[in-house]
Amino acid sequence: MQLPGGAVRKGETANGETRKEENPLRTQKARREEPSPGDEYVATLRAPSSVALSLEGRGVTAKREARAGRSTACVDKTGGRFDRTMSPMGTTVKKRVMAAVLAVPSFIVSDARGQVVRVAPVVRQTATPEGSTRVAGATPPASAVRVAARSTFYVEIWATQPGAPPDGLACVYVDLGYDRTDLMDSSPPLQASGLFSINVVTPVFDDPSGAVGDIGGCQPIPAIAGLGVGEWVLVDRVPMTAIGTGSNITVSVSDANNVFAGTSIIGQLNNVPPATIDFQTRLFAIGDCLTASDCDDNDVCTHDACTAGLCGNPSRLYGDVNNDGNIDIFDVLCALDGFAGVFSVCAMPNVDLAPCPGGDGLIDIFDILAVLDGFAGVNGCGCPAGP
Ligand SMILES: [Ca+2]
Ligand SMILES: [Ca+2]
Ligand SMILES: [Ca+2]
Ligand SMILES: [Ca+2]
Repeated sequence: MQLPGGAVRKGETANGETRKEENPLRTQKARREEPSPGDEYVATLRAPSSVALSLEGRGVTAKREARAGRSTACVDKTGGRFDRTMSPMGTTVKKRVMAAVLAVPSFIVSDARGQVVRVAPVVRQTATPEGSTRVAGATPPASAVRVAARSTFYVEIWATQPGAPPDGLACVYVDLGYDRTDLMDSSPPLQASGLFSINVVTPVFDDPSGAVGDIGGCQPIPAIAGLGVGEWVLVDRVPMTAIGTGSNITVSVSDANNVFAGTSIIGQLNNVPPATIDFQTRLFAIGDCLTASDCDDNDVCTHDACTAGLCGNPSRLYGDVNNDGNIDIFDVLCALDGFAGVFSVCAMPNVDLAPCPGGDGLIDIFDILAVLDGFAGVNGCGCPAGP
């Protein structure tokens, strides 16, 4: 009888025939038995759709199957003392270790040395180039507050390990969430960072839910000691497509919630407890603009406007700085406001009429005179719309 996840009921094969089978209770007991220094473990991996793991030491034998459709691999978190042989069917790993090779919860040994890991989603209009994926200091790379409408942009996962012990990040895995899936689509595949290029689980793209699960990776062997200590490092990158415009879009990260994919530190058995990880969030907007000032086209004959995140630059009368179709006292008042540095009614690029053809970024007496020219019917810059 086939059980969920492809498991087989005790004593039966997948065809329902009786056979000798691993005793689930004994296996369960074995999983709870903690390893000791010097134990030897053998992990046999069969990619890509399943994993059979056996841990052998002091007579302990434990087997477990990965969830259907997901692949996994053994992760060295003790500094790279693996004997590794590759075969077409997968990887066989033999290891004499201080402890178990996988971050299986039942093998977690408590560690009170106070790990601290921070993980941040960073919004980028353009992808961080190779060579800039390690940023020294305590401040992560700046997250874009706005990306262009209809553009491809990126949400990058960055991590740091500012606290003791400073052994460096071995693996970082998170789930990414975004709250405005109506404004953006995730676009597989992930773009793995060269720093965490070993991918032990298959990411799950669920755009309707605004989620990409199990993002991240592990360091290849031999690991870079101290990776992420006193620096922020790029873990993974999610391509996104902007399909709408809007602001206050939240991107967040959370624990990957997958026994095969956690966040871990070189030289330590256990995954960093999710409760102690600083999972950060960022806000951003999608659109060409937030205000009319973002839409300056350097043309005094057009009215620069930002409407629902999109720029518009319709043609207008020379001097009609509020673009209501008339050149009157209200345009003069806007110019006087601008001269006083006030742009609450008319945006700066719309009041900046002089000199032709695009203004000079300053509002001075010449701009006031330009509005008065328009008021008098003088088309000072030869605008197609007049007057
Ligand atoms: Ca979407
Ligand atoms: Ca303009
Ligand atoms: Ca006007
Ligand atoms: Ca000017």
